[in-house]
Amino acid sequence: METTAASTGAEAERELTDGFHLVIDALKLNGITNIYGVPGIPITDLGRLAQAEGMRVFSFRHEQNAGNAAAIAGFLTKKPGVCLTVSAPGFLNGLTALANATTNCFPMILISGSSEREIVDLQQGDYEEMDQLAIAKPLCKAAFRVLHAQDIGIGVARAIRAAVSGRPGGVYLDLPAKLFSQVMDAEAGAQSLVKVIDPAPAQIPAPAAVKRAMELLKDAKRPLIILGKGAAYAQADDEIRTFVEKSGIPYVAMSMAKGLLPDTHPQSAGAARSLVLKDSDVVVLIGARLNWLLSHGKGKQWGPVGSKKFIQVDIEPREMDSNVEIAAPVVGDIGSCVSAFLQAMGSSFPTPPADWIDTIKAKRDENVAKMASRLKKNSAPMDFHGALGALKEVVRQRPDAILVNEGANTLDLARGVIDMYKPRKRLDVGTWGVMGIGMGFAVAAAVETGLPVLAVEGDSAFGFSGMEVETICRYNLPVCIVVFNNNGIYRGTDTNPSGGPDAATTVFVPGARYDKMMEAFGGVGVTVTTPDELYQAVSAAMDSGKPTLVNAMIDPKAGTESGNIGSLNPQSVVKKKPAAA
Ligand code: ADP
Ligand code: TZD
Ligand code: MG
Repeated sequence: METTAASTGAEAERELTDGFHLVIDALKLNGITNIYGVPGIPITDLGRLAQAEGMRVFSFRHEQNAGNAAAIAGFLTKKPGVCLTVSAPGFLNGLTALANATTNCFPMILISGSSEREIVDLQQGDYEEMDQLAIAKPLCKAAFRVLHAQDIGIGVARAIRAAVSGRPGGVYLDLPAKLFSQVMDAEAGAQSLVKVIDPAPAQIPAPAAVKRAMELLKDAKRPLIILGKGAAYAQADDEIRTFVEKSGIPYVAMSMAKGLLPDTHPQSAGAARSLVLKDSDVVVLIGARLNWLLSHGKGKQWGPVGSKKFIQVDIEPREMDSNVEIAAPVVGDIGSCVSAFLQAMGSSFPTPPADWIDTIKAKRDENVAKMASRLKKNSAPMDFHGALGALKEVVRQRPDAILVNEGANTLDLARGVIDMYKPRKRLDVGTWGVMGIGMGFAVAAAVETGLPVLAVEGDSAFGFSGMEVETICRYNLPVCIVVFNNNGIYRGTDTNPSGGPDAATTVFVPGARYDKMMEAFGGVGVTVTTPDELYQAVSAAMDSGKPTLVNAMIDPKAGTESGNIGSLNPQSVVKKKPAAA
């Protein structure tokens, strides 16, 4: 079937296609319309031709940011986000994002061009030589390589199905340079493409599992629902809301599940989190893992040993019992599982005892009141709470806007302070607590939804992807970045313990003007020192839709080391090096 460029006369008359076009046609056939990447050998023409064929191709300044964009596009749309990179170094830059997507259960496909197999396998030193497939394999859900043009359709189909079916994740697709210029008959090429039918089939839970779960829940005295980002991803918003409201059970939303029901919902126990984790007796996990973010489901945060029974809804059977015994595992997709719960509950399902609800309400009201006065503080320089009070109001007035958030104090405090009102509006550092997702997430959120984006960034966090302000300006995206500028990581007040001239390891140039970075590319830059100014600047940016960076001066003394997770931060107890023996 393959022919070379030196076709015979008869072949020249037939219509031909090539590897480039087959990749593009295969993606388009499967409803993939956006590509995030960085051009170069051997994929420059792939990006160009994709744009010519009507795809939107977003070129970034670094592959990791393009990869993060693809990953969050996958989370937001339930279709795999596609990242396109060059070989070896470009591939490695994208791989961090692919691994992060897999860790977070986001569907994504990293497509990288690669060097010639014959040379790579003999390690003869090709241009950007690397055995990319082997390196990608342990870091993603699946990895495939296509060597022949007629297999492109199947290769893309396998990548799509692997990314979105079951537990979603990252898939690597290796496309060697030679593949792109392979030529084949256009009609045979078209026939070789595969439209993936039902890429993420419903997974119906077993009736016995549903019954077991509902019987356990019915007898609970202090039930709790925990919603995780799997529940946000599943787009079963109505079912989840109905289940929560019909059961009357208080719920806690994990970071990226915030807004599935509004944080202001009367059943929200977010502001009484410690109490409900400790005192609940039956906990329903919906698309949330009992990993470090939930203290592995044990320890003092969860109350006495044996005081808790878990019901877990997850599409991945191996997630069950990963940390503690799951009394009622319910394996299936969240939409199907929660629908089955609703059916099994019937019309006479008991609501939780009033004393449980009242205890939670009292604790929540107390904590909310404590917080309220801190959020109103209008000082210069601002502390985190004063600044976040202003942003909380901006988001309250614009519940459709998407919030991207990273940093340490900037992350932990914003998560607690800023209420979310709708599903999939809060995008952040996820399972790894990784810095650097900010600008990639912001670009894709704006592109995929067309909605305004507010990115609230620690000054350190912002630095990991800050060059993409040019990308934001180039595509004229409605993104407002707020840099919480406290001169450093956690705080800006550390000094070099040796007394030497080097800056301390956690501090940056004081009073940096991040706003000028945005101005450099034609966007709007503003520096603010009070919550009022912050509120005005961000409101204006959100309404104008113009790329804006607000440099928000935060008191460098205000933060705490590692934000809310200081307990995970080992610190030396040896104060001075002992003298040599
Ligand atoms: P969080 O960090 O918010 O607690 P996690 O990322 O730990 O959330 O958990 C998400 C879970 O959701 C994963 O275990 C994943 O298998 C599961 N999941 C993702 N999509 C679905 C779905 N459509 N149906 C059921 N479970 C899902
Ligand atoms: N590198 C990567 C990729 N991810 C990380 N999480 C870190 C390093 C370590 N790290 C954190 O966990 S938070 C953080 C780093 C470097 C930055 C905190 O500083 P910030 O936020 O300025 O972003 P605050 O508001 O000053 O606390
Ligand atoms: Mg900082």
